[in-house]
Amino acid sequence: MTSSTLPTTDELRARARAALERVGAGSAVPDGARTGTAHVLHARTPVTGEDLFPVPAATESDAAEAVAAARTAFLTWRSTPPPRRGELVRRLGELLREHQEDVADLVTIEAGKIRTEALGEVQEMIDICDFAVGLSRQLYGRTIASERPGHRLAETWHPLGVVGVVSAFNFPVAVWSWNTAVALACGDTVVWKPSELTPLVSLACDRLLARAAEDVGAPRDVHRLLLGDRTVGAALVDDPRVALVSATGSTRMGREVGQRVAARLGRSLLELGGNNAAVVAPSADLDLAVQGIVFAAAGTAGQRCTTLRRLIVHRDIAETLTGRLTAAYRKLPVGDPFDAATLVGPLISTAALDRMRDALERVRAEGGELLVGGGRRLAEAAPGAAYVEPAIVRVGEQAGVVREETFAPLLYVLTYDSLEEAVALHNDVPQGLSSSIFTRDQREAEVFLSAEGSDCGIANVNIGTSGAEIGGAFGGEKETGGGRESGSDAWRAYMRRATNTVNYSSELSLAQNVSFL
Ligand code: UN1
Repeated sequence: MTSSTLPTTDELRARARAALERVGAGSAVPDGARTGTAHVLHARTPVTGEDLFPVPAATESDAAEAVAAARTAFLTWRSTPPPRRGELVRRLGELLREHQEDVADLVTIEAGKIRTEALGEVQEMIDICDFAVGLSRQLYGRTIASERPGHRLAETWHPLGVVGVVSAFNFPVAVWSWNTAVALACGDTVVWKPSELTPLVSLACDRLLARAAEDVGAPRDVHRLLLGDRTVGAALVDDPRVALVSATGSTRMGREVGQRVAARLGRSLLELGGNNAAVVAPSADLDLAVQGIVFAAAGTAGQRCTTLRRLIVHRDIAETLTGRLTAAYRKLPVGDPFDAATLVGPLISTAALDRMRDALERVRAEGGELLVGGGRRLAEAAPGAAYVEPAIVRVGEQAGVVREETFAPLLYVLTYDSLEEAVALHNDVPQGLSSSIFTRDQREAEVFLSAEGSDCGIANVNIGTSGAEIGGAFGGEKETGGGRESGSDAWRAYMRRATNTVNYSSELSLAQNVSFL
């Protein structure tokens, strides 16, 4: 199925402008084309594959200036009581509630997400704001039993400094909000380098945060936005005044960022690619598994870092399950993400489509069998856009392209005979973000969650790999980078820990019974 019509670029431009105006960022895209500025980004929409507006872009010296301003703001912000810092985040959450539709419009226009997922992305932002407001009263340190009489041993958590946030197109604003809401509550200030592909929604969020800062009397420079290309990102990453670089994106990008930050002994928090798998055991509830798999593999047009890319199915149910999945795939409505009936919107670019086609070609050359999908849709209506049918490919072994993350709706199916074999296949890829098992056998589920089970940062039972709640820590192992963002105690990465020993006796006693003098 395909929705045969798409909105026009003019309609999308008007809708983007209206949303920007409602959030108070209308001046970012004045009427009439802006020319003559050397540094511009071209905001574009994957819905039609065409340009929307030129947007002024930052230079390397703008990056240095933004970091300096954020550093100055930090000197005030770090001493602001944490619950007062929480008021800024609460206000941001209120504004996001008020403008949920506007921000979601921009997410759909720039990232191509279907309506319910775009609204869900903004919901995730609202949720993390609520979380961070609570956190602002819970930045707990431990008191530790001292080995010495008359001594108190404790740890205190202090703000870290300027946090550089580098985010990707696919969650253009939720990932920013996980980092920013938590960092602000922790007393840090933020400089944000979003994806070049999503400048408008970034401008909208920067404006909402600026409004929140005005409303609660926080320094304006607690947050600075840097729209720009890789050189601007590199300037941020290399700046020694940036205490933590939190980067989300490809493993290639993360490897570079991690090494550059390590070279200056800075801290980095990396959330990189996944090659997420689900094991489907013979006892699985197949109705539930089919729903979970289709959402995880084809939802967001396969462009989540948590997207399901490998299915490891028990041989006895492989035929039945793939039959049901291919039937479900044939009915997936692909098309206009604003159409309420659509489930699969566009890929971000025709380059992403080329990469999917290339992966399909490679996997077929490696012996894979295409079961469904892979065809391009709406090419005549929108030659610059990239609508594609989600695809399923049966593969004999986990080699070559199956071990790579292709950021598209491409699901590989492998079969297994024993759970041990399934777990071994599951873990035998370089990435380690998200994983799941569909089973009604508790023993199998527990083995999968145990130390000898899934090696990922996220391991689920009877639910797909994507769509995590913000309350948990989010991130993964191996080439996924090891960082944890969002909930649980991920906040600790955004603070520095001081261990305090206080002697309230009148004796000096040395640890480890050392005597001196
Ligand atoms: C990402 O794709 O970078 O768990 C983040 C999920 C979402 C976040 C994905 N909550 O799928």
